[in-house]
Amino acid sequence: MRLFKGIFGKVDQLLTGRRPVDDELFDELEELLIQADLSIHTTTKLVDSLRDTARKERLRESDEIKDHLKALLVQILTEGDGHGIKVPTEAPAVYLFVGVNGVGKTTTIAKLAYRFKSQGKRVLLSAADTFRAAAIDQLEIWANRLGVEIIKHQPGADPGAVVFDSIQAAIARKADVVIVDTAGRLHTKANLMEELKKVGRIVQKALGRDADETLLVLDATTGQNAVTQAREFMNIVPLTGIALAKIDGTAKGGIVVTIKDELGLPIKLAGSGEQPEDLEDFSPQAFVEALFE
Ligand SMILES: Nc1nc2c(ncn2[C@@H]2O[C@H](COP(=O)(O)OP(=O)(O)O)[C@@H](O)[C@H]2O)c(=O)[nH]1
Ligand SMILES: [Mg+2]
Repeated sequence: MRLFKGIFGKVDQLLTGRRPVDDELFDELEELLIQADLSIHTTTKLVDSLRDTARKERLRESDEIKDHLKALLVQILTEGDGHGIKVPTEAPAVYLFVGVNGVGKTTTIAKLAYRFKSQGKRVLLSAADTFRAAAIDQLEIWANRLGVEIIKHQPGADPGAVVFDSIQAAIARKADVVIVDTAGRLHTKANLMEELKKVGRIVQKALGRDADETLLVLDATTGQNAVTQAREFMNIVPLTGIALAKIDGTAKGGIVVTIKDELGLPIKLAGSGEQPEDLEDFSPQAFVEALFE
């Protein structure tokens, strides 16, 4: 994974070579991890665990700490369910995308559509962000550019109806994948909650099961703010994971670890640019290796 390369460079530097393992080392490590966007909670947990290991295993030199730190990070990131996008046995797969405006929702949807299309799958985009006319237009531009289908209604239309039509059309046309764009903001939070819940119910009704993924898109450059957003959305809809956008725009990477550690949500996708091909499945091992490269 070429992403996040060198972000933990300072951590790597600190732990490379033959510095003695002492309180000063752990203090510096703690400071660097927080600078890399790990929360205080996650940082404390990591550093406490490393101190413990250092004592028990009588580690003397700093680079022995590095391997333990890497292992801990991978452990946090792999705990719980698998990391790839879930593919159901029965088509169409339905993926809901939620998240506040501007985080990269529509772009991530386009990238995923491009990926499925490249795999020879028939993809249908569902323009259920009906709150802003521009949102429908933006999705349509992507649909045309990528050569995939789109189901849209008028601005202001009922998003539930758009989703219902989309799934019905997908079934009728034997499409493989439906990707649903939803509103990031409404007049009130209660409205948004109602709307997203309704969309969930409509998927149930039209598909006969829940959406295969409900992914929250987060902007990696917003640091701890992303964690706050994730907490809010978890209270609105049952999320199955995170799609992290704009990881090309941050010199840090700790937020990934903190989101997984504090919220238990797996990071499934990582976006690294504005082009259709700038999307990867998130791999904990590759991610941690890249941090220290
Ligand atoms: N550098 C970079 N920009 C991105 C990425 N994903 C989205 N963007 C940009 O972020 C802005 C908002 O994206 P958009 O998909 O419209 O966000 P939405 O409001 O959540 O649907 C646009 O200018 C996108 O081109 C990414 O991974 N990297
Ligand atoms: Mg959008």
